[in-house]
Amino acid sequence: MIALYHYPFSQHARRVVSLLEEAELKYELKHVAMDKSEFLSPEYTAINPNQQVPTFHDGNIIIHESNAILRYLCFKHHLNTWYPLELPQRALVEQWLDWNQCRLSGCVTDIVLNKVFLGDQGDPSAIKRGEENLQQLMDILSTGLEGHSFLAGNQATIADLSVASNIFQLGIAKAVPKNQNILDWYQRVNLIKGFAKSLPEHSLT
Ligand SMILES: N[C@@H](CCC(=O)N[C@@H](CS)C(=O)NCC(=O)O)C(=O)O
Repeated sequence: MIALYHYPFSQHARRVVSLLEEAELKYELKHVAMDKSEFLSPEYTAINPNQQVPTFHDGNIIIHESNAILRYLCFKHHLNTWYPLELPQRALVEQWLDWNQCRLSGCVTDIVLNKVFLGDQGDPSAIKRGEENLQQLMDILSTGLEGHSFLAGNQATIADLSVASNIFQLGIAKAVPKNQNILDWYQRVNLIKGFAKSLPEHSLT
């Protein structure tokens, strides 16, 4: 049985839920109360030494790093539509998965963590840095979407699930991008049932 240590406001955890749902795999969600700092507890640190969500268990296999979990699931369950075998598409999927982690993720964290989740403790200089970087990143994403419906062509892949989880996160901080290509693409991703199912049931109060 698959178990996923999860928090509904974690974009990294939600992208895994999107794929589990799309692949119709059975899984159990183990709630990590990040709002109560449960991710820092000794019990959770023993599960994931990074003190981060998600962590994924499949029998004896334990994985942290959300995109690695997506790749694992695709390989194990032959989800070749989500993770295409053809080299040109595969190259684009890899590019956007890594871009999401290496370029976009830090910017989203700067903005959303500091503006929303940390409240009065948020660091204004991190928000400023994030907001300064965001438009350049959104222009890169928008250019990448030029001429096709999804990031690696006309079929949604794990790259779309991964990047779109960060675009939802920006919405929490009311920092939704304005680029039309991105808005149109994000609407298409929202029509993917697994993505819609992964979204938090309640908004933050
Ligand atoms: N690279 C990791 C990042 C995971 C991550 O940053 N998770 C956030 C929640 S969305 C977290 O646990 N943050 C707590 C922290 O980093 O202290 C992944 O892709 O799984």
